Amino acid sequence: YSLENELRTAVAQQQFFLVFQPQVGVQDGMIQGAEVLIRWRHPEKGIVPPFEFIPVLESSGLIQEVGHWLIREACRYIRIWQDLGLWHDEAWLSVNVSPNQFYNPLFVEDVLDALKESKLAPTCLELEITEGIVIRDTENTIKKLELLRSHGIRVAMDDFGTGYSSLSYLKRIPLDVLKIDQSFVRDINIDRTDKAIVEAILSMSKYLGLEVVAEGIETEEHYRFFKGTSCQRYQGYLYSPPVECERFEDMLRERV
Ligand code: G
Ligand code: G
Ligand code: G
Ligand code: MN
Ligand code: NA
Repeated sequence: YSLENELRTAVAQQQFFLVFQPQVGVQDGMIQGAEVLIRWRHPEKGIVPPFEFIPVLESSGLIQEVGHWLIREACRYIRIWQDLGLWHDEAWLSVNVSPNQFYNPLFVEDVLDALKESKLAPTCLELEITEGIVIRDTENTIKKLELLRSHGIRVAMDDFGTGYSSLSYLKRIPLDVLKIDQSFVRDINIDRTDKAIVEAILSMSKYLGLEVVAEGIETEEHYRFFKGTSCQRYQGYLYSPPVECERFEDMLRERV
């Protein structure tokens, strides 16, 4: 069996599931939303992490089908949590989008359909794109993002600062959120360069009107650094790793 064949079976037999990592308000400590991350429950190997199979989903084209399912699954959960009274209108799920998924001409329509099927406002979804998407076809990216945002869907730049692109695209790409990559956060309290980079991102974001999410907050020291800044939200093991839906639901219950 090649990995690709195994993934075809995984799609057919629905071996994928979602986990959720809370995004927390830096100032109030409240859950504001969550990032959705995919997992593969392999019948023999157990849980397979995404870096082992996302690239194969991408190269084989299977990402179209899995991406279609994933956005619907995310919307299905929001609908359930709204009906349970655990989810307010301003909360969202943040979904990672890979390049071949984004460049499908039917992508925007597909996302809007998923929202409609679950009777959700477009503000319930945030899409995480990467610099890799932007550089592949900048003009096309801008058009698609403008369309998504005109409907109220929020757009976040994931892993910000790790890609190839220059800062100049920030002026042109329609965005709502920058996610500071965890590689800049890890040593924030000891590495003066990382600290300077993060401070530059924060001050630039203020002028560009972008929200900032800090990723990879693992320690109290990390948290204390961001508490003293304009950073609005954080994600990281300090608050919670990505968790399965039952556990995430418990966290939402504690909040209410
Ligand atoms: O104080 P309490 O444990 O209720 O804080 C709940 C949330 O408030 C935390 O999960 C965090 O998001 C935020 N918070 C406020 N102050 C601190 C702090 O000093 N450390 C951490 N880890 N979180 C804090
Ligand atoms: O969840 P974890 O830290 O193992 O994720 C590792 C990588 O896999 C991250 O870069 C993350 O963006 C990516 N990833 C996780 N879930 C998804 C998904 O649903 N779609 C895409 N395109 N990437 C994902
Ligand atoms: O690349 P992306 O940001 O989409 O992926 C986020 C990944 O980072 C998730 O797969 C998650 O497992 C991982 N992650 C989340 N919080 C932490 C953290 O505090 N520390 C580390 N090392 N990884 C984290
Ligand atoms: Mn992400
Ligand atoms: Na990231």
